[in-house]
Amino acid sequence: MKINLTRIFKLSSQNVILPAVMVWLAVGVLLQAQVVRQSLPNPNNEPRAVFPVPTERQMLWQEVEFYAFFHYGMNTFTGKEWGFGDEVGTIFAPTSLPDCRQWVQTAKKAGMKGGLAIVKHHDGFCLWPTESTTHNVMRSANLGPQVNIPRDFAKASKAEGMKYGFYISPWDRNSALYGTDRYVTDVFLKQVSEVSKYGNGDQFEIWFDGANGGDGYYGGQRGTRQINEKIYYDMPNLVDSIHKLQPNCVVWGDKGWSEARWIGNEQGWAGVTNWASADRDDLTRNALTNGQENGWAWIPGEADAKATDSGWFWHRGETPYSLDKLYKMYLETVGRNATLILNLPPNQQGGLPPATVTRMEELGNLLKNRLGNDLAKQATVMASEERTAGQNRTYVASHLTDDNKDTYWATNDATINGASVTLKWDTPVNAHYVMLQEFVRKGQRVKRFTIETSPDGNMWTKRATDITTTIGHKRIVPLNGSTDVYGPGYNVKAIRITFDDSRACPLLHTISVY
Ligand code: FUL
Repeated sequence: MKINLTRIFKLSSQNVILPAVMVWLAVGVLLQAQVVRQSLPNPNNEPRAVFPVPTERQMLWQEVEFYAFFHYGMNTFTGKEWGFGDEVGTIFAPTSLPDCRQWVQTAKKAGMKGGLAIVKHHDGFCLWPTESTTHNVMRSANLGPQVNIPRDFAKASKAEGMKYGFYISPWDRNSALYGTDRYVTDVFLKQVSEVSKYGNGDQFEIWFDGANGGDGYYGGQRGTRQINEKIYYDMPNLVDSIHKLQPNCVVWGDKGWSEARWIGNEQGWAGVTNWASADRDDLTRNALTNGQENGWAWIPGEADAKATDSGWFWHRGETPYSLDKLYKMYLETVGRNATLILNLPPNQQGGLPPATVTRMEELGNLLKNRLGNDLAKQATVMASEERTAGQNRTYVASHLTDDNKDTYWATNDATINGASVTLKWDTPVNAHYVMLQEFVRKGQRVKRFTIETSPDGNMWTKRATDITTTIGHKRIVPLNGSTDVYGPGYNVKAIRITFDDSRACPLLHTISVY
C-alpha cells in the first residue's frame, strides 16, 4: 500500500493524526538505528571507542615515555642560550668529536628509552654538512667539519636500541632569507628532508620549536622579521611529508597542527588531571597542562625540562639537579599521563660531564628500586564485574597483571561508575605506589577513581584522595599522596581500586603495585 503523506498531513490539522504519524516515524528511525547497531558484527563483544583515539604512531610514541634532549651546538662554545646568528663558523671548534654513543648510553642508564638531538638551534648553525646554508659545520674549526650529529646520533641510538629524533629550529636568525617564502622551501624544508635521510626512516619524534623573538643577524641585514606563525611554514604539508619519510615520527610543536602538545611549563610537571584529548584550536594554558575531557583531538602532553641548573646548553659551573627533584619530575610527568623529555647538555669536549652521568645513573637506579619490582604479580586479582567474553576475547581481571598491553579488563557497557578491582596478597606487602594504565586505543575514559588499602582484607582506608582523577596511558599514584616524600609505605594485604566515574565503561590493561 502506498501512503499518501500529503493527504495525511492535510487531515491531521483537524485531528491527532499528525502527532501520531510523527511519533510513529520517530520510533521507526530509532528502532532502525538500534537494529543497525545491534547487527554490526561484534563477535568479540568489544567495547566501542570513546573518541578521540590515538593514531598508531602516537601509541608508539607514548610508550617511549622518558627520553633525553641533547642541546649541543654553537651555543656550547659561546656560552649563550640563544645565539644571534652572527657567530662565525670557526667559533664552533671541537677538539674532540661529540660522543653521541656516550650521550645515548647515559640516557639509557637513567632508564630512558630514547632521545632528541638538537641539529640546528635558533642561531641557524647546522650540525651536519647541509646544502641549505653555508652556516654549517663545514665552516667550523678543529674537528668541526667532521661533525655530523644527525648521522652519528641516529647510529648511536640504533646501536644502543634507543629511539632517536631531532630538533630543527624553524626560526633561523642567521638566514638572509628568513621571512620570505624561499626560506621555507629552499632552507627549512631542505634541512628537514636532509636530516630525514639519517637512520632509515624510523625517527620517533621531530621537534619544531615555536620560539621567535623577531630579531637576528639575517645575513648581515640585522633587524626584526615578523612572520605569521600560523601559516608561514606551511606546517600541514610539512607534517604530511614527514610522515611519508618517517611513518612513525610524531611531530611536536606548540601550535594546533602538532601531534603531541607542550605541557605548558618547562619545570617538569603535568596537571594532576591530564587528558590526552584537547581542542587543537583552543590550546589555553589550562588545556596544555590538563588536556580537556571533551577535547576533539588526541594530542598527548610532553613535558620538557632541564636536568641541570644553568640552561638548555652547557655552561661552565653548571650542576645537575638533585636526585629528589628529578625523581619528582618523573612522577609528575610520566606518572601523570605525559612524557618527559629531560635535557642533558654535552660540553665543549662533546661529552656529558661526569656529574651529569653520575646523576643519571643514580636516577636509573632509583627508578629501578622504587618502580621496578611489581608486587601485583604476586597478588590475586579480582573484579566486581568482568565484561561478557566474546568469541576470541575475554575481559577478565587477570589481564591486568599478565604483562600484555593488548589484553585488558573491562566492564559491560552499562557500568560506567562503581566497578572495582581488588588485589590480595597471602602475606602483607609493603606498598608505596599504584600504577594504572588504560587501554587508550579505545579512548581515555576514567574521570575519577578511589584507591583503598587494607592491612587485613577487612578494614579499608582511602589513599591520596585529592589526586585520583584521570589515568590515560600511565598513572602512578603515590599512596601517601606525595611526590616529595617517599615515606615508609603501607603494609597491606589488599588494595581496592574503584572506578567512580568514566566517560564509558573503564578499560585497563595494567595495574602494578610498587
Ligand atoms: C625553547 C627554546 O627557545 C630553547 O632554547 C630550548 O631549545 C627549549 C627546549 O625550547 O623554546
